[in-house]
Amino acid sequence: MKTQKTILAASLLTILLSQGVQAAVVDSDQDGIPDTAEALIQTDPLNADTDGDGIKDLDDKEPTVAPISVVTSGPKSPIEIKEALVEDNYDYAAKHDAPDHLELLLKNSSSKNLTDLSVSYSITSNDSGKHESYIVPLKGFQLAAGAEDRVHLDDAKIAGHFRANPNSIYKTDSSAKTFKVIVDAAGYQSVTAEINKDKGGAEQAD
Ligand SMILES: [Ca+2]
Ligand SMILES: [Ca+2]
Ligand SMILES: [Ca+2]
Repeated sequence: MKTQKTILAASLLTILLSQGVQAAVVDSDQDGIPDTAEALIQTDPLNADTDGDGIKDLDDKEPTVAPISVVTSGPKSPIEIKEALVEDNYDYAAKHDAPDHLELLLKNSSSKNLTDLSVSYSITSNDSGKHESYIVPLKGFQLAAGAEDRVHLDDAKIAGHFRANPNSIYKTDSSAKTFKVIVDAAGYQSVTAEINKDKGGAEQAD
């Protein structure tokens, strides 16, 4: 009887260990960093290049700090940032509050459709000074001539929504923060906005 119990315990241990080992080596985005470790170093487990600077997380000395800059040459951008939110978001389609995320309402005042767009943004903690910055090309997004449209940086997989790092200080640090946002259309000067977020964690929808 004692032998049977011992065998059973040994089998159970083997199963648990094998599951544990498997869990430890899951690397969803195949950037060489296991999902569990990505959470610890505050990178995105579903994005091999979290900050969008072209250097994979494993090789990136600062995987959440991309070099972002404001373009000051060329013609003035036809884009206007009509609204920039990092909290108190609202889902107009579903008619209820949405989890906190960076959301921009953009207007294209030109007579041509704009497609080659990108959003760069930085997040700075007002308490610790901790800083992150990201470059997000708006692949597949078109801002039609004369139109207004919303861009969301969150995890939703629908039109107008783009990936944001779920392990960012935006989500993990409850200090007040300053967001600087740069919207670029190829060939034009940047347009920028600055947003302050009150102290408190990133809220889920009510
Ligand atoms: Ca990974
Ligand atoms: Ca990653
Ligand atoms: Ca990178």
